[in-house]
Parts: sequence; structure tokens; C-alpha cells
Amino acid sequence: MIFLETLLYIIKDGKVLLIRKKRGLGSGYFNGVGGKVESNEDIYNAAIRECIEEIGVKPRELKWMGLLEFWNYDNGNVESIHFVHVFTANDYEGELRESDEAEPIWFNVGEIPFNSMWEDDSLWLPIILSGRRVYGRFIFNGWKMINHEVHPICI
Ligand code: 8OG
Repeated sequence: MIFLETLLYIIKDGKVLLIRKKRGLGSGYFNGVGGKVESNEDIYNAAIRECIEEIGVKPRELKWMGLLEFWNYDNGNVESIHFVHVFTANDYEGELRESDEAEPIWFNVGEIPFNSMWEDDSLWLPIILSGRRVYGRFIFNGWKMINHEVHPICI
């Protein structure tokens, strides 16, 4: 099964806004806000909707920063493939709030808690935080990363 998803990082005043995910895939990990694109929306509107749903604020001036593919295998069979479009925003409207799904927390850009994040994030998030776009493909077997490639996008 192939899923189309989004991830969004709000970066402001040298800090990046992460969530501590409280349920679903990756719960307990820090991540950007995001989730599945719905049938009636494009990837930008999905990223905005997920941000409002998860932390109560509307991100401003989204910038498309890349595409990540996550191929999840179990015993040699592909279980799910996630195409995740990554965005950044430099501001937001409204007041941050916690939801059932997520607790928003600011981190200094140089102090991202990679030990409490998906294994692949340290390979591509620093590139995005430095303002460059990225393509990555990550192969997981039983939720352990077994292969990866990361390439900067030349635009
Ligand atoms: O709504 P749902 O729980 O399905 O959202 C899953 C989110 O997790 C979605 O935004 C994509 C994201 N995600 C993965 N794998 C990885 C990963 O390895 N790193 C990061 N940062 N996010 C991931 O599915």
C-alpha cells in the first residue's frame, strides 16, 4: 500500500518547532507535524490542515523542501511505502496548543533530539534546516533502517 503524506517544520528565531507524538506511527518520537494527504486536497493544504489539527496554528508561507520515501519491509515483503513531502514555514498564525496527538516543543536548530527521533532524520533534517532541498529513500525492515540514500535537489 502506498501512502502520500506531509511533514512540516516551523523554523523561527533560530528554533525549530517539533512535536512529541502521542499516538500512531512513531509515537514517543519527536517529529515535524504531518500526516496523510486526503483525497480532496493537495499536499500544501494537507500540510496546513495537519498543523492546525495537531498544534492549533496555521503555518505561513510554506516552502516545499523535499521528498522522502520510506519503504517498510517485513520478512522480505513490502508492507507499506510512504511518499512524504517535506515543507518548512517561517511563521504561523494563532496560539500553539497541545492536542491528543501532539505536544509542540521548540528546540534550538543546533540541538535537535535525534536520539529520540526516527533513525533516518539525522541524515536529511540538517540539510533541510540549512535551507537546501533534499530527496531521500529509506528502506526499513521490521522498523530498523537497512539501507538509505540521500541526495540534495538542485533547485
Ligand atoms: O498520521 P500518521 O501517524 O500516519 O503520520 C505519520 C507521519 O510520520 C507522517 O507525517 C510521515 C511520518 N514519518 C514516517 N516515517 C518517518 C521517518 O522515518 N522520519 C520522519 N521524520 N517522519 C516519518 O512515516
